[in-house]
Amino acid sequence: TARFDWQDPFALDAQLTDEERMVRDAAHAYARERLLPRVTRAFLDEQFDRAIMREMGELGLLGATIPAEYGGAGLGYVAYGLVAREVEAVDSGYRSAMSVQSSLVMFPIHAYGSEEQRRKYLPGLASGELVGCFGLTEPDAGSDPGGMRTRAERIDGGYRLSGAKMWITNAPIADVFVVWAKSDAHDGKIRGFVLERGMAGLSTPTIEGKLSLRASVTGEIVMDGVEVGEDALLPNVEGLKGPFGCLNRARYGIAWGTMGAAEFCLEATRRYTLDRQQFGVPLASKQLVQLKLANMETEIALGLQAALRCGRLFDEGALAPEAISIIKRNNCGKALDIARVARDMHGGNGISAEFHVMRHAINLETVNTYEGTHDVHGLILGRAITGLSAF
Ligand code: TGC
Ligand code: FAD
Repeated sequence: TARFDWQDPFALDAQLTDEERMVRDAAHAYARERLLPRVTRAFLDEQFDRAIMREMGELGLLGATIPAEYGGAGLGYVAYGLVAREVEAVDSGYRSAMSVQSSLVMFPIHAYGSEEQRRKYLPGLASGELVGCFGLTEPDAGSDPGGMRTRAERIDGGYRLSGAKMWITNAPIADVFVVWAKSDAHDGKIRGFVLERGMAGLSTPTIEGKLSLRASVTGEIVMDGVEVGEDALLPNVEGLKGPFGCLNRARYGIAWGTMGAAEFCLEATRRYTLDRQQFGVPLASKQLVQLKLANMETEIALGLQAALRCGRLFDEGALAPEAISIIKRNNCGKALDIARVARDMHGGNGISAEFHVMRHAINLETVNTYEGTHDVHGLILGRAITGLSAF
């Protein structure tokens, strides 16, 4: 009979290619050796170290799916997911920085941009010399981005953008801004624009005092009549399918990433309850403890296998957005539950930053909300099942 490996119960490793295993191992080594040692300080001090972008760039972790001719690594979506899993095992904020750069900035410039835009921005974004951000959400338009107020009005030779984006990952340190606005020149349709740091009227106030994702920097993008040329418009997409095309990729990566955070919590809790003696025996010898570990193990095994299946479908061009909603919603929700239980099982030590599990739990509160909340993905599925929109 086959031997059971609690760390890989469905032999996920054996379902990967050699190249995917290599990428996974490189991301694992980087995350554990370079990110883990600095994360506690970064989280407590609410600091994101920009050098991380260059380090990830050097390793080919930014724009992993973008072709090599634009500086990307030319990998498939399973490799991209494996990177997200390794990085988020350390911190959801670090995975956010990677996701935004890869799926929300490099992807739209590659997929919807002109050849000049690709050549101008992609190599610098791939190396991490440039940091990008993605502005869709507004103070009054979160789950309903179609309700956005940001406008692009036609001016001589280009556009003038006015409006404000809210809750934008990396905005305060970004050089390049992919923003979505309703364009008067295109019948009020939503269009994408690439803005640059230093443009008159563009500012990026930092949102301070977050209790979640503190190792990631978040801000606003305020556009007070920012004037851009025709060359700032992403020419090849219009309507909400533009930003949603980007979100599909980021949501898929999050499904892998959250399982990485959950795996970290399971491993930490297993170690902790084996080492910790109460009532004269290890906590791990108790039925209640074992049942919780078994529940964690089960959800992680199922969640990872679903993410892998979606990755293979993505690479075949056969992954429907609703299937991404299943794994984004499920894996975020399950990882959040797992991290909360892990926190509990660490007792008093569980609230200490040193043990990492509470940081994961409070980070996952954000991950469960951004990129479409848990309930919004439920409604996307409800609509797909019934044909009735309940938004
Ligand atoms: P709806 O009528 O459903 O669709 C409008 C148009 O968009 C198309 N579409 C999609 N295309 C590609 N992929 C998808 N997933 C798509 N979903 C919709 C659709 O076919 C249609 O196209 P067309 O040509 O017919 O116009 O639009 P709706 O207004 O009813 O939308 C409803 C809803 C709830 C599904 C949607 O608005 C939604 O998903 N809301 C959640 C918003 C969200 O996810 N925001 C994320 C902001 S970015 C972020 O959080 C980054 S965090 C980054 C980090 O740090 O990691
Ligand atoms: P709301 O839409 O106001 O939702 C509030 C509550 O109402 C939720 O529980 C929701 O599920 C529920 N709800 C909403 N609609 C319905 C409905 N029809 N029926 C039933 N319940 C409903 N956005 C970007 O564009 N770029 C970024 O880089 C980015 N980074 C982020 C980083 C962080 C740290 C955070 C917290 C958010 C980020 N976001 C970003 C924004 C994020 O995508 C939004 O917060 C999210 O889409 C939810 O929107 P909202 O906050 O306006 O909540």
